[in-house]
Amino acid sequence: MDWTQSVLTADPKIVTEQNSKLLQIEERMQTKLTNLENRVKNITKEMSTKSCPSNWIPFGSSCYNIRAQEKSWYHAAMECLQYGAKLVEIETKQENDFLKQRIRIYDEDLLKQNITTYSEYKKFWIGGTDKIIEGRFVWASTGNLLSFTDWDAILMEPNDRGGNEDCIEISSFPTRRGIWNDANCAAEFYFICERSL
Ligand SMILES: [Ca+2]
Ligand SMILES: [Ca+2]
Repeated sequence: MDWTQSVLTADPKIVTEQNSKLLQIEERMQTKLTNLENRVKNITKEMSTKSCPSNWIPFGSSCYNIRAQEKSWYHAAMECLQYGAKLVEIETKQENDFLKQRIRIYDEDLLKQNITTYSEYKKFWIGGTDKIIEGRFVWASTGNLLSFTDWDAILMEPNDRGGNEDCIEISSFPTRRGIWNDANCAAEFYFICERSL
């Protein structure tokens, strides 16, 4: 019996049964597909609603807020805590480069005028300190040793000048932009807070 014959002689009852089984399978698959589509929709919605608070800049898995108020390192750290954040802790070159770019904005006028006086430029506290053990710089929120650093090599930082420099700042000075220096924790600088996304 060839194929044509088998179709022609097929028992209509069996054909109907098979059709209804196929319909059931299709229905089940359709339900599963709809469920899956809804799950994807929900996940996409969740991901897109996860964003930084207003005035915070997103980068990687963190949000940053550059505070244009001069405060000591301690007061800066306290203020960041109030926002559910910490003084920024820089773990990668990418994060460091991003911040170098962002702090530039605060000295745009000086840059336009080609001013080369280092002290004129803004400085920004970040979350590193060696207050507990001299020479052993850690991130304040974890106590972890710095895994990435960008110390000013030319000025041989960190130099603990006057035996009194235990907190890390970065400056927007053109040739030293974003390069790290240990400074006196009591000095009042702008600062950068970081919180997770
Ligand atoms: Ca960080
Ligand atoms: Ca120093």
